[in-house]
Amino acid sequence: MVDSVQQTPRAHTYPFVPYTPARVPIEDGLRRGEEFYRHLDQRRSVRWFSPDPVPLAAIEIAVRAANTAPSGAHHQPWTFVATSDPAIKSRVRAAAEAEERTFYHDRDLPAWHSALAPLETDEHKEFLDVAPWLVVAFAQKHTRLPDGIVRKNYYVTESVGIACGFFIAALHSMGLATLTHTPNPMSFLSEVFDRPSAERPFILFPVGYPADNCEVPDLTRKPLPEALIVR
Ligand code: IYR
Repeated sequence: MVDSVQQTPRAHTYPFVPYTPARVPIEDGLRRGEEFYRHLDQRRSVRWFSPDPVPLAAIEIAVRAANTAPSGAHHQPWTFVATSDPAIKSRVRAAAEAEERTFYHDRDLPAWHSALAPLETDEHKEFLDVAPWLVVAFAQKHTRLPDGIVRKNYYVTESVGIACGFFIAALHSMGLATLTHTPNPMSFLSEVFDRPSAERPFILFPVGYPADNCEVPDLTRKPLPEALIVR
């Protein structure tokens, strides 16, 4: 056991500012948390998109939300690259489908292929043309600062993963759908989007509204006792 008295911050060398959000009474907190969970529970990964346009403002809001993620040493080691250019989208589709043809037909991965069977995915990635936006999250192993100094980043995968989670949640809050698409390998995205070698493509997100006749696999979430163990 440690002392159960409120902690007091110590004197600082670097700038600190007060962080004193109004205390939310726990009844309100639980109600809000429950609503937030129910909202997130409505989210599904979508592979059938409407071509209806989505304003750039929605992508900007989602990336602002991603940008609030915690990150190793606060280095924020991500770049989101967005395009609605049909020519670029179809280049991405062609390259992704070439990778996926190999994945589905030329690689001996029986366990992986059978794990994917319930999703009924295949090498056809029409959504890469149809969704009004493609957004690629890139993970920065190093970041070149404006003064030219190259800074190493820490916990890059964790940091960018959390940022992508915020991005997905923000899109969902706007009624938009996406998919965490990861054609394998994804290095073609660095060429298409002309990104530096210290950045690796992390997730390719088609973004838009679900098609009117969209369907998703009939999946359920794992029960809480499998996700949470209290000791
Ligand atoms: N990249 C392929 C295969 C694929 C892999 C996983 I893991 C998925 O959850 C879904 C698909 C594709 O996109 O079809």
